Amino acid sequence: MNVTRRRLLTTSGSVLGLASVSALSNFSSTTKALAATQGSTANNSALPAYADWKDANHLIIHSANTMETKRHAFGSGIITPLERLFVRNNIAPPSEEIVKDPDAWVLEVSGVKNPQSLTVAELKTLGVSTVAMVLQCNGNGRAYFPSKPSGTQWTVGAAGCVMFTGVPVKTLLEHVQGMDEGAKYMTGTGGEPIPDGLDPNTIQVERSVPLEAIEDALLAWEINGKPIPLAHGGPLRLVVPGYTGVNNVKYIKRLAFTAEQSAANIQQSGYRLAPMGEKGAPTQESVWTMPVKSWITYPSDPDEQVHAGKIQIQGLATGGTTDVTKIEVSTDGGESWHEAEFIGPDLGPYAWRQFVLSVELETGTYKLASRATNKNGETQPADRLENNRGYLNNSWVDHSLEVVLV
Ligand SMILES: Nc1nc2c(c(=O)[nH]1)N[C@H]1C(S)=C(S)[C@@H](COP(=O)(O)O)O[C@H]1N2
Ligand SMILES: [Mo]
Repeated sequence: MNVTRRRLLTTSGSVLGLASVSALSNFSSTTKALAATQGSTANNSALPAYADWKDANHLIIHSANTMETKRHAFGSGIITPLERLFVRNNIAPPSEEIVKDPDAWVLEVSGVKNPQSLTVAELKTLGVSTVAMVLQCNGNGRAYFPSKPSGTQWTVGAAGCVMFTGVPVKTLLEHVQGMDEGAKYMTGTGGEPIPDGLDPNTIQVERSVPLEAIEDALLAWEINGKPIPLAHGGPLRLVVPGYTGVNNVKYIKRLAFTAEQSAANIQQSGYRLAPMGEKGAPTQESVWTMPVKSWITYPSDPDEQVHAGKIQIQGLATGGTTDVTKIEVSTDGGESWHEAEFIGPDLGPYAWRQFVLSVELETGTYKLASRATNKNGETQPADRLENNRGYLNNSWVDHSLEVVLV
């Protein structure tokens, strides 16, 4: 990183001087990822073919199947533009062919009174609804865990707020005359082809969520007003507002109402809140709902010179499964807090809200932090919940950043 060229210095990690070693190692992994994308400013050659329409300048490209939005690239809007929205595929996506004729895609519905297969064209005749929601990877914020859990080193950008349109799962359930007796979970199966001879449970993206998740779930064919592109799970995607990324099954080919959770590894041992040093197991809590969380987005661009004086500190806050009701901002690493203002439209309990704190700041170094509270009275904690794979990081300390005003 060219420090002399960068006027606004930003660092990630602890701002309190606690765990300063981890803050330094977080910083180096973040800057490495940034450096890796710098060569892609003139073209999008660093992007995989299925996502070559993305805006590489505003993404940290971790791999062909993992890209996140840069912190400053959230801008001041509420809806994340598709070109900047993060991408996460656990395995290679299916062929682009499947989105050529989206209406022809077939969904099998089972574990219901009247099991059947429906095309997307048929689903479109049953009902339509829209939800604004935060889509966020379970591992967003993993890069800030001092324990360096394995997996993509996401910072803040494995999240976006998007509009999904599709048929409510409840409406589909009426059409199929209800679920079978004894059903306890809604299980969605991803449409990635499984190589011959391989036990599907080893790689199949198949996730089960508790029945209460049905309430606001959709089978979606549109995102931000466009047919869902392959990268985001088109032609058809299950969306479960309030639930972490993995529960929103892309290229969904089967929706089942089941007495048991999926036998796939991704359900049984993946995405579990395992104690440190322990492998994931069915006895541990499954990663389902998202916690209250916020982060500062402006100022955060390392290449932008921000002058002392009057500035508008901005950020994003989500209540997780319910409305975010309060947001506080600190410029001194959490020693003092100021209530900030929510701005822009309130798009419902599953969307995030933009916030701003208008301040006068002199030349110098500031430790910016934000702390959200939701309708249930839950406040973003200082400490992350330690777990072996680095899921659900909502620590305000970890998401704070240092900025230098000139
Ligand atoms: N079929 C399928 N669905 C999937 C995945 C996948 O690999 N295959 N990845 C999940 C994970 S871990 C996340 S975080 C989100 C990412 O959604 P996005 O790529 O649209 O941002 O999709 C989820 N749904
Ligand atoms: Mo994820």
